[in-house]
Amino acid sequence: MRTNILLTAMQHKGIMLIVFLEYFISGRGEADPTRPRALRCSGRACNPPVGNLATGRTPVTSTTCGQNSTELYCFYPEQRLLHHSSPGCGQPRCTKCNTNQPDNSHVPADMTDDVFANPISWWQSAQGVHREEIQLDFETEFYLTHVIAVFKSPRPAAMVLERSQDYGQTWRPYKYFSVNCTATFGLQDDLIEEGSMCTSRYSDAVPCTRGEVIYRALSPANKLEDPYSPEAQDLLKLTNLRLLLLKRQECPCHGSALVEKPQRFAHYAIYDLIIRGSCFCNGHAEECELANRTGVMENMVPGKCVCRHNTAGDHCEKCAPLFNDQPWKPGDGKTGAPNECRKCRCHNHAKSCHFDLSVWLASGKRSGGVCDSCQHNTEGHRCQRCKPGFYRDRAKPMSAPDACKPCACQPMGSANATFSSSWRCHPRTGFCYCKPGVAGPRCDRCLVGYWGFGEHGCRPCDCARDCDQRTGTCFNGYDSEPFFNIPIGGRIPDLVQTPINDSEEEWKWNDHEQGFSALRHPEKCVCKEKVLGSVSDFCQMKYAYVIKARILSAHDKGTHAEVVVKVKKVLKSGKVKIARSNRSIYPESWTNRGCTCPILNPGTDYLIAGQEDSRTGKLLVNMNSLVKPWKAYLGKQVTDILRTGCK
Ligand SMILES: [Ca+2]
Repeated sequence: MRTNILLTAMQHKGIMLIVFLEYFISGRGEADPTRPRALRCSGRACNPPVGNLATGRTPVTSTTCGQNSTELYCFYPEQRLLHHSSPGCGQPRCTKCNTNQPDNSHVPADMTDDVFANPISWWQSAQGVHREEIQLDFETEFYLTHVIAVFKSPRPAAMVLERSQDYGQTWRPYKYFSVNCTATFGLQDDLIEEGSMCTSRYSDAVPCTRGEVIYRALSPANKLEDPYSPEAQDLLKLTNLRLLLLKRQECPCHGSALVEKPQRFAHYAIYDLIIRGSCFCNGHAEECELANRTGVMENMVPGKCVCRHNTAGDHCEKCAPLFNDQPWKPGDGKTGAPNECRKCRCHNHAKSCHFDLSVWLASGKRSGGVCDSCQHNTEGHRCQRCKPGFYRDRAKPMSAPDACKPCACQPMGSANATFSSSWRCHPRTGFCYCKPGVAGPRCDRCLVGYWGFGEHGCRPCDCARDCDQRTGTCFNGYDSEPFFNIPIGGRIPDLVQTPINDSEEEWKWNDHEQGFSALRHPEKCVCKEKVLGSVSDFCQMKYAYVIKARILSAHDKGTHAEVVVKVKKVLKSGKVKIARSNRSIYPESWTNRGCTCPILNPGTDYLIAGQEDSRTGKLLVNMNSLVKPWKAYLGKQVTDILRTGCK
């Protein structure tokens, strides 16, 4: 019988209201019943279901009936009171309460138990109190849709519903309730002024039992287009809720049948406190789970969002660690836009990234992610290059964990003046940066024509060609010295043929070491060149050949360089026959920058005086060669020297 009455009452107001409001908060976009639940977040803003936030959470009250000892109290049975037309309230009933006796206890948890399973359980205050507080603390932030309190006692003549968004430190009112708003709170009654903070709708003493108090967070007066907007959050988000019951009132029939002491009726009692709402997920989740709670209760609304759209946090209030390429945004409840978080490109070398406003603005608001703690010896906003001291293994994709190999540089032969940090090598080739006169990918030996490997690099040989690398003694003949056709510095990277990987467009050398070849960019090479000094200096070099030649082209051959020239004049030749035709000459010396020395610019005529390798028939060019842009007077000068001077 009582269940039926309750259901009738609930259906009358509460349930209709619940259906209406939950439809509203769920967003119009979810009205599509054919859309499977699991797909609701796919490509659109979504939200978790609404439930009773009070379920499984116990309110705290100032007092409870029979807390310290048994109390006697009286009340009017409710059946008669439902019929407003029937006169009188009937005979009061009196009984006792004691929190230690299960049958007579009316503790705060009785307000939030199952409305349908326990329709007549209630909390009751101590006798005689006027001011009473009922507070419900949540372990995290929730979104409120509405509050329903079903009183057993007459409703208070004055009451305030408040919420806190900072775990109880500060409170703000949702609504004031009073039989006389202006007299009690100095506020206009919303029956007169729509949208006012105060209402007289729920403060009548009648009905003397099962009177409801209802608060709707989203009333027509404060309609919100986007439930995740800052305005909506300010209104709907809460961590604590409390009801301040400020003024008790008697059932008006009380005086007519006074047979008991009035104070036995002087208490507050509430059957049900229903707090509808959902966990708060910024439009990025459709499910929630329990956060930091052990006592799992059925039907309890959990507070931790199961985030989608690459978001994270209890409320999906931030992007997941590796998804901070754009600023975080809530889902848009109005347009349905999911506003997903975008993944940072970290080439598999970082577990997280952060959003950087300056990077974002510099990219024209396209990408602002900066990878955190690049692993695998990488660095850069996207972990897109090797750290100093490492070089890129071209055989591996940049995303490989071993894409960056440590530089293997000979410490004595390597230059560190330009790099303050550790020993470094060319980030693309692994070639080390050598001290003057030093060569080899690892800077572990002297250039051809240099000797005395040590702290200051190598010194030039004081002879026409090469000398003993340890003693500096000049080599006289060529028999003991095979042609050294492995270029000093090893293979020069052919950058034109190097495929440019999209993920590496940010390769930058902070030291301007552009990995160029002097064959293509001679202007970037610095070579110490021979000058045409005195006649005896020239003669002492015992050049095997002297020619005028135009440089036609230059080629990286991988293991060596070859320069094709057109011989225009032969001023002197040795054992190797030189005709006035096209032929190759072979630069022997390569700097650590990949430059050939001396510099030979294609298209230019040069006077070239150098040594030959009579066994292989190669004309050699090295640091001891005389290479000068051709001038007529220079040709004449050298011809004269050759004719008369060198005897
Ligand atoms: Ca109850």
